[in-house]
Amino acid sequence: MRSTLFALANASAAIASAASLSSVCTNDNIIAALPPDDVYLGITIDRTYATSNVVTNSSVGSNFFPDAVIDYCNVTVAYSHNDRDDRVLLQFFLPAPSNFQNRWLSNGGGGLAIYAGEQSIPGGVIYGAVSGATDGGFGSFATQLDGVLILANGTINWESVFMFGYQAHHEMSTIGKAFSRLFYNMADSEKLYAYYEGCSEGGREGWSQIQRFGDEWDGAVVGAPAFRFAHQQVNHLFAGVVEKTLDYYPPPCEMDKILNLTIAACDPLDGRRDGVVSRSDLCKLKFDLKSTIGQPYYCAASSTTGMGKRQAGGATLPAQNGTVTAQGVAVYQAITDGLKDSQGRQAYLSYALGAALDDAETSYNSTSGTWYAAPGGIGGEFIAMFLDLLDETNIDSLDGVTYDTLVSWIWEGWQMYQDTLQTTWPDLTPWYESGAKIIHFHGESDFSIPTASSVYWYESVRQIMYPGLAYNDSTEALGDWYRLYLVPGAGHCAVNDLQPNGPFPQTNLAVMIDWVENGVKPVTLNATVLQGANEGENQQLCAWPLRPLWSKNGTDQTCVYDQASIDTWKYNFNAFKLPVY
Ligand SMILES: *[C@@H]1O[C@H](CO)[C@@H](O)[C@H](O)[C@H]1NC(C)=O
Ligand SMILES: *[C@@H]1O[C@H](CO)[C@@H](O)[C@H](O)[C@H]1NC(C)=O
Ligand SMILES: *[C@@H]1O[C@H](CO)[C@@H](O)[C@H](O)[C@H]1NC(C)=O
Ligand SMILES: *[C@@H]1O[C@H](CO)[C@@H](O)[C@H](O)[C@H]1NC(C)=O
Ligand SMILES: *[C@@H]1O[C@H](CO)[C@@H](O)[C@H](O)[C@H]1NC(C)=O
Ligand SMILES: *[C@@H]1O[C@H](CO)[C@@H](O)[C@H](O)[C@H]1NC(C)=O
Ligand SMILES: *[C@@H]1O[C@H](CO)[C@@H](O)[C@H](O)[C@H]1NC(C)=O
Ligand SMILES: *[C@@H]1O[C@H](CO)[C@@H](O)[C@H](O)[C@H]1NC(C)=O
Ligand SMILES: *[C@@H]1O[C@H](CO)[C@@H](O)[C@H](O)[C@H]1NC(C)=O
Ligand SMILES: [Ca+2]
Repeated sequence: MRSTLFALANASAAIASAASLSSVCTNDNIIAALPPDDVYLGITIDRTYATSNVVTNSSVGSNFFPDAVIDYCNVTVAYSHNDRDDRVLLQFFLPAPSNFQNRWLSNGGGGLAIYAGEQSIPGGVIYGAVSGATDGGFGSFATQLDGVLILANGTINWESVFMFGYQAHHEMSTIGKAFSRLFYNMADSEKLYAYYEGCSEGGREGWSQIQRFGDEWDGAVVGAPAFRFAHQQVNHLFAGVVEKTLDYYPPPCEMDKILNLTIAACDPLDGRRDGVVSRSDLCKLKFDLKSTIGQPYYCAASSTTGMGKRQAGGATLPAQNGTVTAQGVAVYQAITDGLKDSQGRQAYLSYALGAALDDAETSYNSTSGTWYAAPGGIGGEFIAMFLDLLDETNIDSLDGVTYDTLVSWIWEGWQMYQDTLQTTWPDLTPWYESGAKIIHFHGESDFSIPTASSVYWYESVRQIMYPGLAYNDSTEALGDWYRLYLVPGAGHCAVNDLQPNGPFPQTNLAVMIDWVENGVKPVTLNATVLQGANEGENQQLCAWPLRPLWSKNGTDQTCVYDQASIDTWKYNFNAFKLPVY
């Protein structure tokens, strides 16, 4: 137990651990608990700046933590890098002294944002952690990397790339952990447990620290990471180039129909008819996309809401009434087979069967009454801004863009951001030696970051860390500290309305705390069905390379070893001479 009375270092005020949140949540107390500047070489902490306000009875809940009502002190502090005219803001949510459980949690961002908003941070408070996020020094929590990346055409702001890439998180964890010890007056002998949680770009940010700083956290929960950054971003343009190359622009309704038929056909292959494709690998082995040819589809005319990747907000789409074509299936097949260069050499992997193909969504030209492929989203932005260094968020068109162009863009981005954004350093020795743990999860129907991207990475780490061991021995050794779980039916860092009965691992942080602090290894990962007919049902997710299989008509799940299925996730990226991790 902590002592009931403690004094803040360098502060005259002394607060009891039974002290109310409102009595400790003051700017003076915050500033008094800021660590000395030498906590991190090269920074100066602003000792005149703090904001703080008490938040009570706040109802929170998300895919990443169960519903709860929490109280916390909402804090921002600031620091700068010496002789650089900048300011970095950190946000901390502080639990009441009586609820603090000697824990720190770093939170990651999403998309091109390093700050994912307050919906991610409350999770730490539930578990008695000081929960932190950074603005990366981009000027405000609302400013994303692309708001500061290009100073002028041709002039890149490398500092922002390094901050986003990995530096900001390392600084925040270091400052935040020291602050937490001082604010709650922990004794030197007491252990502060440090954790991370993030998905998508937040998953990449988590890996950026795991790969570099073995002692930063005791456990990291990383979902669907946007690592292998150049491959990942360029891949968003692949579907459009398939459509151009095959000269067929499927109406969105046709692709949706192929998807729906795929889900319906592959749902029962996992042994449970629940609308969830838990085994996209069996789908790949057993389902013939061509069987959908000739099936009728119909979608009523609609006004898009701007949700689609390429539709301008407010555009009106015509009714789409037809039958699935051989050309539509060829486009679908080529997209899911993954990018190959003009010589047929594999350059990247793709979405699993059962995942929506958002990248393939065509735009409608109401003048000509035809569908076409336009660049857009983070893929177009990556080329225009990150490669061409233009103060632009998209390229003009896909004219002249071939599979080989995409491969060359990957190569260029990979080399340019190798040491910042690519985030694929597979030697995790310092992390392993520190005893820290990793829970890595990925929706099996992710439509934004291919599920196979995480499997490929896990296999890279396995081979680099355990080169001398046989497959089973190496997965067993790796599984003592790094475990990967695919989430049946889940989309991108979220539940999936097209497969609503799928589970989601909402309690990852609790599971990680149990692993780190109590030694309870998550043989399977705790998950809950969060919507649909089976809402509330508990499911246990299998750890890769084991795969789920239901028996007795979907009442019993086992985790099976299935070599043919494992092999469907393997790729040899022979379009590149360098190894891809
Ligand atoms: C918070 O909720 C509790 C229980 O409903 C209530 O007693 C308390 O007054 C509320 N506090 C505030 C500040 O609203
Ligand atoms: C937390 O503090 C920041 C900075 O003052 C403020 O913008 C934000 O609205 C606050 N959030 C809550 C929930 O009070
Ligand atoms: C930056 O380059 C783009 C694309 O070439 C051009 O349209 C834009 O005018 C340029 N901006 C400036 C300020 O020169
Ligand atoms: C696909 O299924 C969803 C429901 O899961 C439905 O809303 C949608 O209309 C279907 N699309 C087509 C083209 O049939
Ligand atoms: C779709 O087209 C078919 C064949 O032309 C027609 O029979 C059917 O009524 C159409 N459906 C709708 C909803 O318009
Ligand atoms: C739409 O079609 C018209 C007529 O064919 C053409 O002039 C125009 O360029 C097209 N617009 C786009 C964005 O492709
Ligand atoms: C690996 O382990 C699985 C059971 O988990 C077993 O079925 C398989 O035969 C083993 N492979 C080898 C090469 O020992
Ligand atoms: C596992 O999930 C269930 C809900 O499905 C929840 O009640 C339970 O507390 C979770 N276990 C852990 C260790 O978080
Ligand atoms: C299997 O389960 C489904 C859904 O619960 C049910 O409709 C069906 O009758 C069951 N079949 C058998 C053979 O028990
Ligand atoms: Ca199923």
